[in-house]
Amino acid sequence: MTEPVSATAHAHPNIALVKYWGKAPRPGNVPASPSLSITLDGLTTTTTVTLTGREDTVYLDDRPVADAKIAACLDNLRRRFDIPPVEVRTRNDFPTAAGLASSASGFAALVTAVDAACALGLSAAVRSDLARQASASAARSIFGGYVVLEEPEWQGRPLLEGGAWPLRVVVAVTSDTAKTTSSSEGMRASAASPFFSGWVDSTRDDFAAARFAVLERDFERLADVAEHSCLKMHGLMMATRPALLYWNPATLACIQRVRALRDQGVPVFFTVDAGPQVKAVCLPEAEAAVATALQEVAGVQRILTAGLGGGARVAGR
Ligand code: 2P0
Repeated sequence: MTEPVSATAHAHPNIALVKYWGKAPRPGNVPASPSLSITLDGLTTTTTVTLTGREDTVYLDDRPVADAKIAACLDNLRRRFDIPPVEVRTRNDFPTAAGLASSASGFAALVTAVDAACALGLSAAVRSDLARQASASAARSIFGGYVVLEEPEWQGRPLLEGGAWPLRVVVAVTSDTAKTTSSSEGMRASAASPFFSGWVDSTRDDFAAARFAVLERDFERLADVAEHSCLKMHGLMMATRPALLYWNPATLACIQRVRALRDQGVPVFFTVDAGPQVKAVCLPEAEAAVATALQEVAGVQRILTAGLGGGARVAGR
């Protein structure tokens, strides 16, 4: 008897330095504004897709799950390609759904594993397009290093290799609890906020400034625009009904600690996504001091560190 065909893919989360929050009013899960991210190493989603011939089954960390977004992603792939029933087994070596972008690495790994298992031969750009339709931030995790997601294609594109400017990321984990409002729901609600049009309009300038800062390796300029984009997004979130307040007291304490470090000359800036973790982005020589400082903040449960990693890739067939 022959073994069923299967393929395993690895992908890493990415962290947006210019944030995506809000969708354009058209099909295809198209963002309302461009974003710029860094893909991490160290934190990894591993997804194995096996062609079973039976109905689709999905396991997250070996537990069977019914995940509507994964089902929708498979349906969407089947509208374009001939894909038999599959078993999907996925695991993250970091907290799921707590603001560490597990959906980004998850859908990047899923699309890449389906592509490999079914021998579809898709380009990275097409995989990024398909991943975006499932979860827009996943379009960026198809690529490594510094990545942009912008009009008109809305496929991720590499801007600069991570090795060309190897920033480090210190993640202060302040809670392992999964968030109660999904990003998709939150974004839909934010579209009705009086802040939304200002957010969308001003993000284009932030994006241009951040792209320039990355290409120039200008840390101060990147720090300034990344913190501004983060706080502006959280301002929009707070000005949404019902309010989206993702922070806990330790989140704010970490932000203040990072600001104090930078005032002392330490090259570090913060960013926070749709969850309570604080990601401190720094030059390599500051990593140890930043990790020590954040570890001491009350409410910080543990510290994860990462560098810049590669894009989604197949591990084996
Ligand atoms: C980002 N986030 O740019 C922003 C910052 C969270 C805060 O992209 O609805 O899971 O699946 O396209 O990609 C999280 O949103 O949302 C996200 P959908 P996604 O990283």
